[in-house]
Amino acid sequence: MKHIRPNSLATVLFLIVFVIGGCRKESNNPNLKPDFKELKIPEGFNWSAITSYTLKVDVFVDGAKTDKLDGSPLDLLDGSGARLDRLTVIDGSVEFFFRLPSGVDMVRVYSPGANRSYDIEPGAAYLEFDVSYQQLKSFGPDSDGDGIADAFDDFPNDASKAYNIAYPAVKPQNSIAYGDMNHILKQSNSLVTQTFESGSRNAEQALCWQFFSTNIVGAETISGQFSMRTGQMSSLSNTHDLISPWIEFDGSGTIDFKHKINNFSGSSKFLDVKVINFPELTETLIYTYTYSNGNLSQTVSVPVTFSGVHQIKWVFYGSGGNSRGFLDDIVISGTSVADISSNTGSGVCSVQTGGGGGGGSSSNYPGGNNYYFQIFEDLWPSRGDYDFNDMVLANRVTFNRNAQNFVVGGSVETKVMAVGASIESGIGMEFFKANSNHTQLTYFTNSVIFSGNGVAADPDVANAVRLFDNVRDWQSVPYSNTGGLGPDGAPQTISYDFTIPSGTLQHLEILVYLFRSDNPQWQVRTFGSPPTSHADMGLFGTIDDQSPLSWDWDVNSSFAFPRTGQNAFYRTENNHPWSIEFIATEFKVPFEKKSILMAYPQFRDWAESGGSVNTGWYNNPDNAHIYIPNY
Ligand SMILES: [Ca+2]
Ligand SMILES: [Ca+2]
Ligand SMILES: [Ca+2]
Repeated sequence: MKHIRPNSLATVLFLIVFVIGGCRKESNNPNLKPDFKELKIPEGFNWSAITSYTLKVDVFVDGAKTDKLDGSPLDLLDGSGARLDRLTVIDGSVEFFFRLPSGVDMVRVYSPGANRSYDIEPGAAYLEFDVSYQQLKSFGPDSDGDGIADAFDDFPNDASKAYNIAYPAVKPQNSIAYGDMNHILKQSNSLVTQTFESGSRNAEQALCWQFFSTNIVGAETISGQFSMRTGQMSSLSNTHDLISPWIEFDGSGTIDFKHKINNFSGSSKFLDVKVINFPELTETLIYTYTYSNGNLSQTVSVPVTFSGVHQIKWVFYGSGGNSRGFLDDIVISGTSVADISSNTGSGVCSVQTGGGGGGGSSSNYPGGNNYYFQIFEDLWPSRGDYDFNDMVLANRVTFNRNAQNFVVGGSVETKVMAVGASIESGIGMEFFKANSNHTQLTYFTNSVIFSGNGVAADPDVANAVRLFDNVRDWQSVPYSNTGGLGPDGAPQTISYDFTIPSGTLQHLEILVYLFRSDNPQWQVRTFGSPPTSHADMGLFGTIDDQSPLSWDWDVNSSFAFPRTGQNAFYRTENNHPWSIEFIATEFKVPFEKKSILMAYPQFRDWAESGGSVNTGWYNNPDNAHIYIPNY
């Protein structure tokens, strides 16, 4: 905070003249009550505290672009492990669009198929995702035949859906914080695979696999170009071992592998597979095989009946002769929790801090589960009191993609946090098709189907839904939660489902509108949002509004988004808004008639900087000016 110190009479006199003169241009004088109407807003500011990003990812193997991950997903995760998006790799690429609140300085691109991830800054536009070697053979069964293996399919028995994504992203129950820069992430349904196709024991040791009298060879292989091969199994006391990284199991799935001996010589040859327990390091036998033939490959699938952190150990041994054991195509239903950074070089790694039966918690990601907030002033086209509590909505969108990355449906959950309004209003949401970086939105054929208790398609706006026509009628207690205008009440939630015909859009944008219950054509939206086709265009440009006066709603017509400056609707001549948006875990509502400038002291500099400073203003209220409801 900056201070002006009146250290001379001249300064004091100046201040008095300054105040009496009514000149409120000085923006840094804390003695003056901040007035929203005086805010100086840069022309291009869109009043969003949410930052949009795009990230193109190409999949590489050993420096060359590859389609090896095609048909499997890539995840984009935030610092808490929450999934920002999941897209099928098609022709070796994916292109993410994502939005983040303030304070996220790292995102993670994760391939559950390769069990590999990269951490990058959100502003990076491009990533070469190198899976390092051809470790992927098969992703396992695809029960619904949609092209996405069950292991990665959030709807393994529904071919019309593949993935489930939340906006804002939902923090998983068990997540590894960014402090563990091990590039392997805890994730349900993940697999630990080993095909030895790196051809390099050193490379696999670097990934926490341990080799004892075993190596990787390119001769007599079981599959692919390389398999693991033991030394000669000629002494019962000299075993030949492979030990997996530490893996967390959830009691389901299988441990799959193939094994053989190249010839049968000497008197006896055996393979034992054991589970090493953590932290006791005791061993439990889960599979054993007595060889009687040479060069006959065995395909094994051992059910996982245990949970927690374990290593899997393959032990070959025998008596006499020169037989060698071979192992290949290992697929384990579990998640590596080996701490690669602790690797001694021989493949001995410790268990991740925070891993091990329950996972770690995110310590450096802001907040837990976020909502997309919209806060409204409802007196449009007149300026209001800027307490932004006339309607406070906390939204979460969950949407489903199909295997080709098209959005096919989902649900929206809207929590009405506060209603500090005497005007009775309803809420609608309009759906748009967006281009890949959401800089252009397009009207499309009225085809979205909405369902939910009490909700209905807006009869006057294509691809739009009305949640309720009058919030007061919808509320079971007419709560305000603003310290005025009625009692407090626990915020009620309304939700609905939507279905979008497959192939319509890969990028969805939903824009909210507030409408007057007694005149649904009288609508208010977040800064810049264009009018719906049902809006009363005669209201634009009246009183304090300085919006454009016309608009084109034709199917297939597109418009630049977000809209700013002269092109923005729902703006005053000073580029001031009637509604703004941000992502936060919670929002403490400004006291009735108390300007948001008082309730959130960082807001003013955020707004006047065009959103470049105080980007987390909504997390820093002045508790003297926010209302804590009693519910
Ligand atoms: Ca599938
Ligand atoms: Ca599916
Ligand atoms: Ca107000």
